[in-house]
Amino acid sequence: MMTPKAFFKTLRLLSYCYCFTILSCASIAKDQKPVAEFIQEMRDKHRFNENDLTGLFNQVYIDDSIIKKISKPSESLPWYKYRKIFLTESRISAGVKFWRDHKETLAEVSGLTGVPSEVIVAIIGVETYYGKHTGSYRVIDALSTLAFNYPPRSRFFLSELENFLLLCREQAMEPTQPTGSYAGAMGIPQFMPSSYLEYAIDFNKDNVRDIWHNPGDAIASVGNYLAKHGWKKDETVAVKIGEPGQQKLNSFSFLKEDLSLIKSNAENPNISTPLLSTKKAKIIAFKQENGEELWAALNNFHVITRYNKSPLYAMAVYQLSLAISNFNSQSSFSSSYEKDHSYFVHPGGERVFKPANKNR
Ligand SMILES: [Ca+2]
Repeated sequence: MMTPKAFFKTLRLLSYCYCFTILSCASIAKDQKPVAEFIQEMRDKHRFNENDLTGLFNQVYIDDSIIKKISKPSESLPWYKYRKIFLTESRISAGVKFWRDHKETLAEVSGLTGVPSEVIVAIIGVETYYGKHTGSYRVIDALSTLAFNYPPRSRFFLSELENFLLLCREQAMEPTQPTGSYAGAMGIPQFMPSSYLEYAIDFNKDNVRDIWHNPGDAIASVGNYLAKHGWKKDETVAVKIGEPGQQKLNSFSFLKEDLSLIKSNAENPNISTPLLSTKKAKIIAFKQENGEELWAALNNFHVITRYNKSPLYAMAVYQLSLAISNFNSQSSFSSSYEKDHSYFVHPGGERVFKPANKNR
């Protein structure tokens, strides 16, 4: 029997579906009532010209394929499948090339922010394959579709649409020009408009924060984003504490789920990997084909989740960064990050990813 709470949840869901059915018929955004309200708000709040915006939304399209995509993100995959999308040899070697092509910029940004070059490279690698796949949706179509036709997150996307129009005005860009992902993430680092306004950097000092075409601006923007969200220099990201089948998540009852303090190894005999005594960690289980693999996720792991809240995403970035670093430096680790944390490169005595060809 359905509880009253479940009934109202179902009712809400049905009303969302009803909205979708009605709105999905529309193709021009301007014809919708919430669009007119949004235009008025932009006029009152930010002094946009109402006629200009009406003209703009007359060219904006609502795209049903965007709704389908956002309803089925790849983060719903188990870790062992998700990992295979990003930890490929081609993505790793392309990462090494990107690193070498932008070595000076990465070193400078890393010095300024404390974020290791390989982590910045890995984020750009996961987001857009190093700037190759930045998305072909017009940002204005993507944000408008989700703001006006996707009730579960309309508040968030309305705010991003507002920020997008502000950034276009600030950067003197035609709003119909910028392209991005189906969720409106833009350019090489896939920044949402709010992140762009707050964290994008004009690294080459040409007065344009060009995260679409300028790798230096993109690299500096990623470094700045992570630094501003609390990245701690020379600290690692995560430590593997249990192989599949060895321990269950609930055997760590002495740790609370959220950023609990790991006091010492002596008190936590199940944790074999050395953890510094003052570190806070969250224990997270990652689903492998043969069971759960347990990791202690530290502060910098949490910082990566500020880029994308999925733990799978943060783990993919972390492991890709290690693989790129391994591949780049082969047996000698060049950065202090890797020297200081070489044991993290060899969880259980093995590298996270072995280069297939050592002579490469
Ligand atoms: Ca620039």
